[in-house]
Amino acid sequence: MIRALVREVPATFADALCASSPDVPIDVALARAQHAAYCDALAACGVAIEQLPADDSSPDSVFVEDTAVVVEQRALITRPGAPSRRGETAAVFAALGPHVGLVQMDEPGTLDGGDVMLVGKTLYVGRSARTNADGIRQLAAAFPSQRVEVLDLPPGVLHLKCICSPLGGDAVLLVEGTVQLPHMDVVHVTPAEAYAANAVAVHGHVVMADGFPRTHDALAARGLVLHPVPVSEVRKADGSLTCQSIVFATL
Ligand code: CIR
Repeated sequence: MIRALVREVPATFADALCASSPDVPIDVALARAQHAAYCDALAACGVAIEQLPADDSSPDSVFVEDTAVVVEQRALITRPGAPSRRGETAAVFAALGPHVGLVQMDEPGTLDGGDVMLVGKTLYVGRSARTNADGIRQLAAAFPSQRVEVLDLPPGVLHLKCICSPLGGDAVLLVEGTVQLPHMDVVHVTPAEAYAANAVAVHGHVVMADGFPRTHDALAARGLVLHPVPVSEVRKADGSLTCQSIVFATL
């Protein structure tokens, strides 16, 4: 069974971290409606949803992806790079415990799950402002049967998965002119649609941001079933699609 752990949008979401303040502030009610649409789209992909209650003390807590990396039957509970986000992990630890074995990251390591992309037996990890060398070392130690490949991110990119995301098998979405992913089946995303390079793919279905026609058509041409959803409010907080869930398989 494929499961997705998600978390409700907190009342404090308008205070979420962002590289530059949005022109129009976050509308929390709209963010909640969009998050519900996102969860409905995941459910339409055949995913079983488990929703954690909101944590108003952590404005970024809807972005659960950053708090854990799950590979097969093991989860690494991260130490997020932003100090304000470290309180988010306790509830995720408790929620994943019944499903997978848990490994907890220690200081001085930091790592955000948004910097980790699993393709086949390789964990690609972005060295970023959020993910440091000790975090990468602890990632490799937690998953000894995976190959770990470190990628340097272009300037200004928050997380690796802002520029690429897995589509299943060896296929990936990738913004042209960013990082090199040799030997992969790359679906190129034009820089004008860079935001669309982050999508959640599950068994031939893809939950993607609406409003990106070239990327939509490139994915549709592959026979993928697309679920475009509105994401204006999470985008104001530098979030996108994968960051709103932890998708993992259970036996
Ligand atoms: C942050 O800056 O941490 C949040 N406002 C956005 C996190 C997005 N996470 C992700 O893409 N994995």
